[in-house]
Amino acid sequence: MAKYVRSPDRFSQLWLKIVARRLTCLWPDCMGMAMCHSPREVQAPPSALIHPVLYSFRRCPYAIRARLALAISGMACALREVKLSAKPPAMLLASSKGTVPVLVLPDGKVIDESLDIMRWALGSRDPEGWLERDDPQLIAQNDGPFKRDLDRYKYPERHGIDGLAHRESGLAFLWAIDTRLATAGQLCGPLPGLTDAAILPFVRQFAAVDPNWFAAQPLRHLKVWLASHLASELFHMAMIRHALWAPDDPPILFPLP
Ligand SMILES: N[C@@H](CCC(=O)N[C@@H](CS)C(=O)NCC(=O)O)C(=O)O
Repeated sequence: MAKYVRSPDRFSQLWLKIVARRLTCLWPDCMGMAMCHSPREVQAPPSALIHPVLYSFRRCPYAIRARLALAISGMACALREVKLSAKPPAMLLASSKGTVPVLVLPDGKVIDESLDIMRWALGSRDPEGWLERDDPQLIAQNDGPFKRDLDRYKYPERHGIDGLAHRESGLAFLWAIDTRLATAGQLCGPLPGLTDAAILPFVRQFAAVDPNWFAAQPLRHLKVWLASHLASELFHMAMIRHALWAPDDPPILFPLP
């Protein structure tokens, strides 16, 4: 009899375990965001969930400059690679202007201008003193007239204009940079800083439109400067390829710990 009684007990214990497991799997979905932990979220290191989120696009010069500053500062964030033709709703919800980069801080604050992201990262942590080498005027020239020339040189058909005229005026900016670099090797003295990181992704793009033409220009100092930055570990770190982000993905920490 004892044997007979114990047997159904064991059976019902097993059955209860199975039901409990099923409920554990279903509960989070039933109980909304606050209780919801997908298996992937549970796997992620807890620290990744409290980092800022960076919406980024690998080739975008604005996003590159933001990643350079985040990388040198070591301010880790969860990087979300986006496709510009299919921006994720979560990014547009954070910043409706629809440009990258966008940084969403853990307290919900949104920074959606690349220079502001750079200054936020370096203001939080600046181990190489990049903020001491900030030239807002030169950066404004880069972001204004030079970027305009770059766009028109690169995509003359989009603008219905003569691209080569814009290559010429862009070249004037490159010469101004070359002259500055002749003094001490970097844009604000002998050490790289915020100004170098803010401008070099745009110079890189300008050089890449027609590499043979660029190679033929006697921009001696600028070429050394550009080549050394592009070969740096920091730049490589900023240019690591990431798969497109999807909402269920585990966080990708940038810079790598
Ligand atoms: N002023 C912005 C400009 C950012 C920007 O224009 N990013 C481009 C990509 S390089 C973008 O997101 N364009 C929107 C689009 O192509 O849909 C910044 O500094 O962050």
